[in-house]
Amino acid sequence: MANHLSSHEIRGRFCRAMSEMYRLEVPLYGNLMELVRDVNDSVLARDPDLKTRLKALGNLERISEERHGAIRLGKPGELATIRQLFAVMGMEPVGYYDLSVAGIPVHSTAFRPTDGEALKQSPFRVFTSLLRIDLIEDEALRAEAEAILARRDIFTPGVRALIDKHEDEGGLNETDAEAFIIEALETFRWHSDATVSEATYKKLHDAHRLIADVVSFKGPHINHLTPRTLDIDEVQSMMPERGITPKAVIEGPPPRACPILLRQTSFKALEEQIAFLGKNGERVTGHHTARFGEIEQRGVALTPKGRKLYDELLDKARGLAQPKADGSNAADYMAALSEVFAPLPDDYEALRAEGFAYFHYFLTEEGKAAPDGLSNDIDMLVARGYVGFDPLVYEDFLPVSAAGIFQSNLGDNLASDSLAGSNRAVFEEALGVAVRDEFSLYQSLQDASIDAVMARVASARA
Ligand code: OOG
Ligand code: NI
Repeated sequence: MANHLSSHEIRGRFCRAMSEMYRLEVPLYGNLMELVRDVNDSVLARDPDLKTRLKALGNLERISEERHGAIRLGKPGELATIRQLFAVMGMEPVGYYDLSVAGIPVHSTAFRPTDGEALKQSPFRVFTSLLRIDLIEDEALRAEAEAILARRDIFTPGVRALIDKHEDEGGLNETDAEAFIIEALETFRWHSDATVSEATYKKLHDAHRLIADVVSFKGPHINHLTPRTLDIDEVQSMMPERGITPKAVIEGPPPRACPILLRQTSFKALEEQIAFLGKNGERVTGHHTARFGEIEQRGVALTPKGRKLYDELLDKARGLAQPKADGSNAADYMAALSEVFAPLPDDYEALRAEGFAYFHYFLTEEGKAAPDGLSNDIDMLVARGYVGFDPLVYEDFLPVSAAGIFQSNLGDNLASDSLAGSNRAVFEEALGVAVRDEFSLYQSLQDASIDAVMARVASARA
């Protein structure tokens, strides 16, 4: 047999290799990882219930390994190939995010593992954006950007060959997988040599800072890696004493006893030295800011009903106090957020009973011991204590939060006027497939857990 490595194994190894590369590139990321580890250890020590729950879900080991990254691509063909590259690691495009509504000329998806076992093994995700080149208004500049991008290939010949081999043979063996990781990493590496002159960079930068970041370099350098913390408020408050300056407010829902969705905060992008292309091929020193650090805290995934309420409440809070980049109204904004979110119950049983969130169901010890009188109504089984439930972790991203993260690392004074409307069909055409629907993925995880409970109930009755 071919002795193929599992996609989980390749993904886990790639994630560790990427983390190591980024730590060497951006040492502050290493400090942030240490801080997150320290806080996570102390949260688990003071909250044994949380520890037990994470363990029961098989999620304890994944916490310190867990992270997401982000890249920004320039042309449709790059998106098509990156999809094949991520497929080697069992990562599929989930969700469509239109950032143009926040004045950012990209649209995005998240490549991530989708089934329960894969998520347990290694939940690595990459938020992947594609430049909306159609949103460059100046025709000459748009043509120039297209010509610059047309000249680059962000993939090594080696990785292309291994992607093909994976497609032909249905997997990669140890040697090929190791080679794949080394070759694939090249696409994500930082290159301080710009491929453009200072004058061109300036024009691109004036059109939008993000356009300069995407177009001026050899590849889509990973722009941040985000470890998962169990207490984001604590990490945020400890960042300054570790020499890290956080953005003004934490994106997403307010702090809660039962966390929902995703809360995120980042540290500002670093100013880095780069070299522009001079007139006679010489190098001209310049600067570029793009790479930063971020942390996230993940909570329970919400159903469409829960998500609708979340979106409404967030809108309402932002209507009361729009968070300012300089942080001057951070306290007002956080207060508005906490107040406005009161209608969303902060209690897992209520979130479950009202159909706001997704859960993993399991037979309790009482349920296993009491085969008689079990009904096949899940709510009844829960009410009798025969079946328990644990929150399913939200594995995706939030467009308003993502816009806040983009804005803080692109420079806070960016205009946020809405650009032309969303263009999902164009994105999916470039990708080569339709993105998967996040809600149906959570629904299937929940359904599978209910089916497993019902199968046990049925066999106990028989
Ligand atoms: C991506 C920003 C969005 C998140 O976690 O929401 C993001 C980027 O800056 O390229 O990473
Ligand atoms: Ni991020």
